[in-house]
Amino acid sequence: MLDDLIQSMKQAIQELKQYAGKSIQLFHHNDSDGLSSGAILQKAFTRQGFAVHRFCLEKPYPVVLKKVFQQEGGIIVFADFAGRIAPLISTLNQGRNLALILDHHVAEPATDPMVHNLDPELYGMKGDRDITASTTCYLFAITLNRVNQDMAHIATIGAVGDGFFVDGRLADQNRKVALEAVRQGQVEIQLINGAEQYLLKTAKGHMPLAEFGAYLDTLGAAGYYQNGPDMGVRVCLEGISQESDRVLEKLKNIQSKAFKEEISRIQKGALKKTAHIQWFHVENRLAPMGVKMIGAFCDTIKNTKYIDPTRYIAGFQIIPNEIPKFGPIQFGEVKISMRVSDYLAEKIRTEDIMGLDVLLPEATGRLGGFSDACHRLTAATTVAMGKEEALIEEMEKILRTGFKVIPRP
Ligand SMILES: [Mn+2]
Repeated sequence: MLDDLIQSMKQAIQELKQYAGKSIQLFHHNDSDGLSSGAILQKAFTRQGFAVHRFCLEKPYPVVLKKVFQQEGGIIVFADFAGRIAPLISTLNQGRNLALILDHHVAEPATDPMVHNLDPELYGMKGDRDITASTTCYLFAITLNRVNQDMAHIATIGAVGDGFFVDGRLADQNRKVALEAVRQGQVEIQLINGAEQYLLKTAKGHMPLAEFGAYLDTLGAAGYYQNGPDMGVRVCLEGISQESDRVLEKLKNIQSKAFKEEISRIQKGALKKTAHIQWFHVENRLAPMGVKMIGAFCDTIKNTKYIDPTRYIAGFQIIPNEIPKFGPIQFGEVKISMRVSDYLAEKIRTEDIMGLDVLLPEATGRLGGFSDACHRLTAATTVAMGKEEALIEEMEKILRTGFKVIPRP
């Protein structure tokens, strides 16, 4: 449990301190949990005397990992992803670098002793309820040096941002870190209708952390290719500024304009329909926003009159051949995001139809694509460009065997 995790963190820290290099490459996710994780680790490692090179990824794409692990003697840290692909990272690393994984998603143990998978899921903890990446990074940071306790409120941002509430409040380690932030006078908890509201105390008054989380999510996702993640990390460490407010406004405008244009395309017949699926392709029209936007757009339309509530929704977006600050990288891939209407969501919950967590990864696997985060009601994978129709057809094949015909609502 927690003690074992802390023990493993101590072991990893000891190796880190003895390692020859004093330069760290830090890779972190671009949502509020990932940005707050990146902020905590950047400050903790810098305080410890390391030079930190921080990169924000929308996903730990294998093609990116292959490039990262061409080096030798490096210190490579992953936050808020990679827990599940520790075996792949081990294979790529072959003992040549020291790698630390600070994630909270479903995890697999590493097979290379130089890869430390410090994902709480491997220690009997619930990474989808009790502990976020931000809290995992916070635990690591205070194990590294008690001085990092002053970042409890940053960990709380990620905890609230990921939305893990049990009976209206954060649970277990996430709540413990929130209470630590309260003790330090950084956060206040208010009870509203039996639910805990977590408020950050700022120079301009109290700000709900849920709002702070949404702020970071927009910077990281809509602003992904425009230094939004850097701004997000800075906002975590230094607070919101007039400049960050300005950037946020600009990004919101870019997003709403792009979404309006896509809706009007759909109204004009851009939606293609097969037996059980309706799908569309935004190509690179959501640029310069990140590829998380295709999922956000599907969320925006999933219960509107523009779509058919009885068919699965699928949207494709081209993945740009670039990782900010990391350089050009040849993906040649598209991302597919899938969602369902509330009507179909109920059918999935009652197991009348197949959940996206089965349907999409199965079809993606058959086409040699990459599956990462797939849940029952939301899912996303990537496939080679040009395989879009084949992927839809593959899903139809899967559905033909196990799909019940649903009457219209
Ligand atoms: Mn997370």
